[in-house]
Amino acid sequence: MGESGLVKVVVLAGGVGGARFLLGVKAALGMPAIGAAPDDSAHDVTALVNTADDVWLHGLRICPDLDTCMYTLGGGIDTERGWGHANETWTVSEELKAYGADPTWFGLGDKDIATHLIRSRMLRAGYPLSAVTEALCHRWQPGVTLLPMSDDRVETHVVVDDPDEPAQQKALHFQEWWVRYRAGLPAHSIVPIGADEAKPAPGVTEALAEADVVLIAPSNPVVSVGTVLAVPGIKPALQATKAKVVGVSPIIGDRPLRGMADACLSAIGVETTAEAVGRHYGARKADGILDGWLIAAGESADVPGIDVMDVPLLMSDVDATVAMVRAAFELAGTSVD
Ligand code: FO1
Repeated sequence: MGESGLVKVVVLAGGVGGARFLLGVKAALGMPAIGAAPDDSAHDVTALVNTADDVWLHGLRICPDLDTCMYTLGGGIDTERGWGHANETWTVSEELKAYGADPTWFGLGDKDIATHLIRSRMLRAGYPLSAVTEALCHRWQPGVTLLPMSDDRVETHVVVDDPDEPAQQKALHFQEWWVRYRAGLPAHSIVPIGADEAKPAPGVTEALAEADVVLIAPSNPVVSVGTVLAVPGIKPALQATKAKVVGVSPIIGDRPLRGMADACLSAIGVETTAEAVGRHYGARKADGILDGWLIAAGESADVPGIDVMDVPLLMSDVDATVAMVRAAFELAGTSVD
């Protein structure tokens, strides 16, 4: 607990699941789920967001997980899709298609393009991604500090059998594998290109050191949480923090809640179960990252060295997510008045 009862919460998050979880974290702390936290807010939330989904397309830098968190927490997300703007139009995309401008498989909405134009212009002017994100958040007021995991380029590539030359293997950018092929091409390996040379973005390791509690959102353990942990310096900071680290399983039963986490887990030889993912993250006292692990109500998981609690995990609405977050705080021994 910080001075004057301030609770500093740090959340490792990816895209859609991470953003929905952050709505519940804010509400559990008495903040409005959407929009800016009140100035006198007693608590403080920092999200360390995956940037390995990011991609250059049509000359624009697109940061899906940062944008999904920013739009969701700022009230602009299309809740049906879970990404991009609400009330979106697709005129530019249709014109690009008319020119036969590849790729045509990635949906770029007209309003969303404004975000990418500003980001691309600032990046080309030399601003780091963290400064770009801060600038974009002035408009959206997500009510949390959104930090990219790194200002350096890290891109997840997926090695598959070449759909055109099955005898060959080829590396696809994550977005092509995920969006064009719906993760339907078995992944031989999933590689966060550039991770080894990347540094944590400014404020990332400091936030972990100052945290009262750290939460691992129910995001994809491989291409969202795994990539954040792949940035040198972040896992050691997680292991060193005084805060308890509690993760939330992205799997209910033996099915991932969203996305195609099972396609990613099988690529790294991890079973699609809460127990297997908990063991994959590992206990902090045994070179892993977790002190606590929330699994779905009624399930059990034998994860040595980690306190396991089962609670309802479906983020069907903000109240359901608030209950999950409260359980995570309880598991972390953090009292939030
Ligand atoms: N996901 C899709 O399944 N299809 C799309 O056409 C698509 C476009 C898109 C545009 C901007 C953006 O920020 C996200 C977008 N996503 C799309 C989601 C994106 O693939 C995310 O990386 C994944 O949902 C995983 O987080």
